[in-house]
Amino acid sequence: MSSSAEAVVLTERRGAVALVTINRPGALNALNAAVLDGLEAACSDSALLAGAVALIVTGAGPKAFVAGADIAAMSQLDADGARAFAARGQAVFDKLAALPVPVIAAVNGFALGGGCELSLACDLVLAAPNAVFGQPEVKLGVVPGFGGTQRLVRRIGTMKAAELCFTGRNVKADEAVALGLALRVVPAEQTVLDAALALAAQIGAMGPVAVRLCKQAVNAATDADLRAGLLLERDLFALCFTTADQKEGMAAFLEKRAATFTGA
Ligand code: CO8
Repeated sequence: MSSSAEAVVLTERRGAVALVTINRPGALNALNAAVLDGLEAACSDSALLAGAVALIVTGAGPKAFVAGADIAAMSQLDADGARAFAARGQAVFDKLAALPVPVIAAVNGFALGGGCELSLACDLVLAAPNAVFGQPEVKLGVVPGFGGTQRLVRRIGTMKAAELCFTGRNVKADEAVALGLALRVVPAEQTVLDAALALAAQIGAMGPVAVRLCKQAVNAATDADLRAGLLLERDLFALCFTTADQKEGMAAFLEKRAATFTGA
């Protein structure tokens, strides 16, 4: 554990997995400036990330992943302050989304507003049975500000995103999966963190270079047009053939044995 018990963002390694825990359970892990600072620091923490196969983000306590941006802090902002706070949150979430390894959200309760937006910045989202997603900003008289309108549209489509943003309604775990906000609901007998660690281990057994290039290509698909995306995919496919992992992966298949990847 690299952070003190009082830190609002805790970081630790669990084997080959980097774990980041938003730690303000008394405020349902609401995002204030200190949390954004801690999250950004985690994204450039070389000791945390060295050789990691994935990064997991979760929330402390039994109730919340992140219940949004801190409403008490936001209530004090003027328009310039609001623009700066939105820009700060967007920059930190961009940094998280751009990490070279897969980022998994282990959603252990409320993921509302900025919390839903945090999950949208993650590659994969697992939901505990008590997970609740939503963009309730309209109930507060504001729009989402940490990328919600843009990433939500890209993840679940324009009309579904519009309905969630227009109504601010809460979405429970099963519906979140149906909408595409989460990959699956974790069974009650397993914690969502354990499920995320198992998913990370599954990814970690694959060729590390190929996994990173897959992330790059998949993420490019949401920004690039199809032609540019296919050109990128072609280049990355060719790049794989300069790696030891490709030679090992294909040799192992042909020799009917398990591959031993080195990430080179
Ligand atoms: N900000 C600050 N404090 C919060 C937040 C929050 N988002 N959510 C919960 N808390 C605090 C509560 O005030 C309470 O504190 P205290 O015990 O000191 O009174 C504590 O957490 C526990 O919360 P509740 O007592 O309300 O717990 P309940 O189980 O009754 O309710 C809910 C849980 C339904 C999650 C409820 O807390 C709630 O509705 N929270 C607010 C959810 C919300 O509206 N989130 C969106 C915020 S807006 C946003 O995220 C915009 C992001 C982009 C910003 C762009 C910048 C300009």
